[in-house]
Amino acid sequence: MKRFGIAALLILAVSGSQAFASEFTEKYESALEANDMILQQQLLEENKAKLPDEVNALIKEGLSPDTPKEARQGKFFLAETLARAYKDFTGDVELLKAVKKRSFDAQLSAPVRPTAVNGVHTIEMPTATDSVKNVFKPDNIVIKKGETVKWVNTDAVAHIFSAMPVISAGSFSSKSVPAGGAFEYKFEKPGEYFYLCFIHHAMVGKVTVEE
Ligand SMILES: [Cu+2]
Repeated sequence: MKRFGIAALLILAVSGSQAFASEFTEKYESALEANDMILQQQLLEENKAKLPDEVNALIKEGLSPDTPKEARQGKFFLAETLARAYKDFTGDVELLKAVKKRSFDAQLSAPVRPTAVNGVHTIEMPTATDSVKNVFKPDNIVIKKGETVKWVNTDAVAHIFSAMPVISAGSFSSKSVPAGGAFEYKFEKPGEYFYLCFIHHAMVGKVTVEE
């Protein structure tokens, strides 16, 4: 079952990548499809030094509007596999973190820069409709250091969300925000904060804090 899932992702990665795929990526994908672990390892070792460039190219493709939506997940899957291997070879985790951050970005709307009202930005968790439910609105905002974000739950159900550790610049945790409730957090430290709802895992958001 798991193997089928990986195979499906790979087909997606390959189908969307003809235009860009490097020789290494093509060989590596074939080895993955053939489930040839020895060849996979050999290719990774031989191309150790190239892995950051390969990963960055896959991230670029994953985020590109020219990449069909169905193919994006495959790009990030492959990027993560290579970045994990790079971490095992070198001990450097930054590449893997970059994959996770940009793969998160791929789930979000384009960033917006709202004006704070008395230092506070409001993000709504709106009432579910037939087409849209369990979302943060807006889901991707850029704010200034020292500003506060207030999440207001106008939905009929509770949401619980937290910043994702390791890839976020700091941590916050809303606990349970019931229908009609709110949670606020003042961002003192610049950087990217990626967060998601524990109940609805596709309910994701990001706050970028600038100096
Ligand atoms: Cu939720």
